[in-house]
Amino acid sequence: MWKSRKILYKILIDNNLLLPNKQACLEQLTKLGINYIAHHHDPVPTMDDVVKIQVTNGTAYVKNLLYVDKKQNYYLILANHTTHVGKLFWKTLGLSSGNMRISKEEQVIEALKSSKGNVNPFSIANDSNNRVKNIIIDEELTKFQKLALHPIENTTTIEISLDDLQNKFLKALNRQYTITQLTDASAEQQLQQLKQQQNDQQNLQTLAITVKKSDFSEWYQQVIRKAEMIEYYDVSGCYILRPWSYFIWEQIQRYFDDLIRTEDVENTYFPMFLSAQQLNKEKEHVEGFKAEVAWVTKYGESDLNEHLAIRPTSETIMYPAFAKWVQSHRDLPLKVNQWTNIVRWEFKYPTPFIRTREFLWQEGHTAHFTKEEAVKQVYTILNFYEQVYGELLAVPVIKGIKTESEKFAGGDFTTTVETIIPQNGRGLQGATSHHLGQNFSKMFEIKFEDDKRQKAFAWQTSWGLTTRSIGAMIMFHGDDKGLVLPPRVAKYQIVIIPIINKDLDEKQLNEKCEEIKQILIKQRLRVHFDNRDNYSPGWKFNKWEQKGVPIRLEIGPGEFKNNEVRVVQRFDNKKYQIKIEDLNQLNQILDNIHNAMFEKAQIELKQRIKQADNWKDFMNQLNQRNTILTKWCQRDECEQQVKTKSGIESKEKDSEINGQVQLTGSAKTLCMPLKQDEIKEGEGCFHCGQQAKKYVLWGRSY
Ligand code: 87F
Repeated sequence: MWKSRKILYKILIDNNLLLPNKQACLEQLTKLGINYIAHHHDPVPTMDDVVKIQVTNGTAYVKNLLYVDKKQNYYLILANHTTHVGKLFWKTLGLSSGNMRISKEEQVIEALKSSKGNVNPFSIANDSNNRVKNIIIDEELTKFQKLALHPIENTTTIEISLDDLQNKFLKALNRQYTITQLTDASAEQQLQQLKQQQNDQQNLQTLAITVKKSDFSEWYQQVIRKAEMIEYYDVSGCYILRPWSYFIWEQIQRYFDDLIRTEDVENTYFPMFLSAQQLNKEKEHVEGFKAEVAWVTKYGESDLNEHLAIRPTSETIMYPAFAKWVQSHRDLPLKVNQWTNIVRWEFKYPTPFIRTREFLWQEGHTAHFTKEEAVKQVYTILNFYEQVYGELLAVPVIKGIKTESEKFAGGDFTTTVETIIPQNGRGLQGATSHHLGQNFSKMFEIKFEDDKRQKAFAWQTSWGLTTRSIGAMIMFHGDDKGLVLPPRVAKYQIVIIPIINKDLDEKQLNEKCEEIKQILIKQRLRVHFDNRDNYSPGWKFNKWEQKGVPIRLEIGPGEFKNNEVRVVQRFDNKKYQIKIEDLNQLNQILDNIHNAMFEKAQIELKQRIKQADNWKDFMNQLNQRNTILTKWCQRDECEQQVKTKSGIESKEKDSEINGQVQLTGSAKTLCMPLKQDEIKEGEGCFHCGQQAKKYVLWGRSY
């Protein structure tokens, strides 16, 4: 085999089949009778860049992954860009996923002689040593008419058919390929179902979370399922919110609705579909987000004449109506809010609550007479967001302003509440409140006659808070035993568990528990009496601990006799007795728990913010999973340099999880905190040394 390869290689050389560059590649395709459409562009190093290239409808963007095993055998995978490349398919090819790694750039260059380390199927022609053992083609790709691929260099994209790639190109090279399903979906689901069944059977043994919080991402996955917050779903990036988590969202809704009512904001509902024409009305702001918009293209078996986008946000849905409603300055301020779902078809790895393709949010939109009013509105809402996080979820946030490059492109400035996840030091944007200036009102003609009968454009704001907030809360407060719920959002704040004993009449005990429950309900507490007789008290303790209920009341023979209850606090495991007549203390106790949780979280957040005056300290802190507050010149160029450099120097090697390429390790700006010390003349930027203007917080982020 090896020999015949060598001979083949000689034939390749003799026939000029090695493909050193794109020109050679395209010539070769023509020679082989392969038709293609070519698009020339700047280099597109990442999939995010690739999908911005406009290709013909029915053409798949292909992600090319070169894997290498321990014996330096290579495997080229061609996958549809939306495919989650799983692990199980390796087994069906008789290979072990455990041995497979994504190849490094040097390896790509070495194996495929691809000039820029760019992976593509054409460079197989350069694999003269036959290092690539198999070419694995995603079954999904067979559903497309054409594939978008780079001919050796990533400054050109060509569209060719899979058939031509297989039967002309790979055939000419005498190369094997395998078409297979790459996602684990069905196999994984079956496995999961099986596991769940086993779980149900061995309920007690498998109840506990099997890892510590320090194994953070596995811990998170287990907590959200075992606490019955999330159920997995068939569509990637979409999850079921179970009542235990949806209740939290309802609490957030109630609380925030009460707050915005004080600002005379009215709730409304706008449709979820919009036409392409509508979406493109405000080009500038949509441009960067286009790739994430999901479309409805069919009804039944027929194609829709006009494709409909599913709302990724509602500016272009609402503002044409605003233009109709605003005629005179007396129609202002106009303030609306809606609670809806949103769809953004993201390709970064999804995490329940934190990054999902469909999520729930509120979006508020206001129009004002003066700029000052609008600015004031922006900050009032920002304070409300801080309150939602602090008062309800016991999560501390940092209020700040986004830098020019991180702000919402459609607006004048973006304010934000940011938090930092203590376990990994990643920044997490909690909510945003934008000052839109007159950008949208000019575009959508939201204008009115002012008090001097002059035409003027409205000043606008928009602001949003999503179900991501629930994810932040789980991450902050959960512990090795599971979820820990802040009392104000817990569906049950208190659970009553009877401890049956042979010395005690069961009926009497249950009546006592019921009586206590009624006392607590009168105090407007949310309380549950767990009177199931098919589970032991120990099992119930574990279950409710895992679900994070703030307080458990135990009533056994001792408590019954002494007319008291045993209180066990979930947050700090404190245990003490309370007389039944003192049960009215519980409201205060729950408040104290909230405050203690918030204080602890504040300390943890602060520990994740370090200062740095130079690059070395900056990178050092970053690699210790911290965010870094630095003096900064506020120049875009400097910001981009920090991002790039920190990515390259990044030490964190968690770049591959579940076979998916993860976020790079680069740091970006989270915000310029509102609260900041003054910077004096002559004080320099930590990175470039030029006059510093602001303190800015940098970090890796979600
Ligand atoms: C995704 C696709 C299309 C974010 C998008 O922050 C458009 C967009 O406009 C888009 N992702 N955005 C920015 C949203 C701005 C703004 N909208 C109202 C908010 C809060 C609520």
